[in-house]
Amino acid sequence: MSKMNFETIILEADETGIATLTINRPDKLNALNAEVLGELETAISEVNRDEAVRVLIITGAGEKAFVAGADIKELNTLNKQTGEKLASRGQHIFDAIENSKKPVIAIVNGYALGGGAELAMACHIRIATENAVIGLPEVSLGLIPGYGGTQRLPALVGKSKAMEMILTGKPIKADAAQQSGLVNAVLSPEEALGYAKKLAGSIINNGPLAISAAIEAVNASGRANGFAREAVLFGQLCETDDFSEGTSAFLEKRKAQFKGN
Ligand code: CO8
Repeated sequence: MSKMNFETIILEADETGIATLTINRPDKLNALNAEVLGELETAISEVNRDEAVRVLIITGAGEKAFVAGADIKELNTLNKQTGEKLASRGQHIFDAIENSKKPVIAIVNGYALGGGAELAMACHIRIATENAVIGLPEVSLGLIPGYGGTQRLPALVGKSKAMEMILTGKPIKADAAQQSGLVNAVLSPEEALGYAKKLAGSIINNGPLAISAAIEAVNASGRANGFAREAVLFGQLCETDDFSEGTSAFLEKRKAQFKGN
């Protein structure tokens, strides 16, 4: 994959193994309509399929927004059945991001509201630009977050802060998001991509099998079987060539050459 053709997103990969997915509806502040969701789903599966891609960065087109939420025009016509179905569909796609074998870094470059905040929370690491505004304003629309926000926000910021954000619907700015642990770092819009790529580079230096297993193990934390799953994955990795190479290289004081076997 160097560049794939989509209508509402741009997916491109460089020679270092970093793919960048840009949600591209800037005139609607990158709101998630059915087409964006469908293309997002295809893109995530392509990223996982393509062995040359090691890290995915997700961001929004334009200077104003990451994603300003689910497309309220589409929400407006939902009923009990179609609402539940759409929430389940979005959850399924965001789960695919959270459970991706490749690390996913969000650059939250402006408004990340409702479904936009939920998309950012499904990513593994979040970098905010100084103008980021993050929140779950669904209650202000008579809704609740439906793309996993009620589950992921408490895990990231604690139940108390999550309750405050979800019940008031009031968004927080970048610095407050960093203080509460919702984002990893805050940078200027000019610096954010470079910082994310540097972070991606540090990840790419490591064994790809270990990175995938680490994502799976961390995702299992807080779940009933988290510790057991961690032990199983640890054992599985001990049988890989990468494990032998990584430990041997350390002992031989050289740089490891991981092959993903
Ligand atoms: N959906 C559709 N269109 C949007 C959205 C959105 N979420 N956000 C912005 N837009 C559109 C505007 O309608 C406007 O379009 P147009 O130019 O055609 O009128 C354009 O983007 C620019 O927006 P504004 O003119 O409003 O820009 P401002 O700078 O004045 O305001 C805001 C920026 C504050 C971000 C404002 O646009 C806003 O409040 N947007 C809505 C934010 C919101 O409430 N998001 C949550 C939506 S609900 C949700 O995400 C639920 C997720 C779970 C779904 C579960 C499945 C059922």
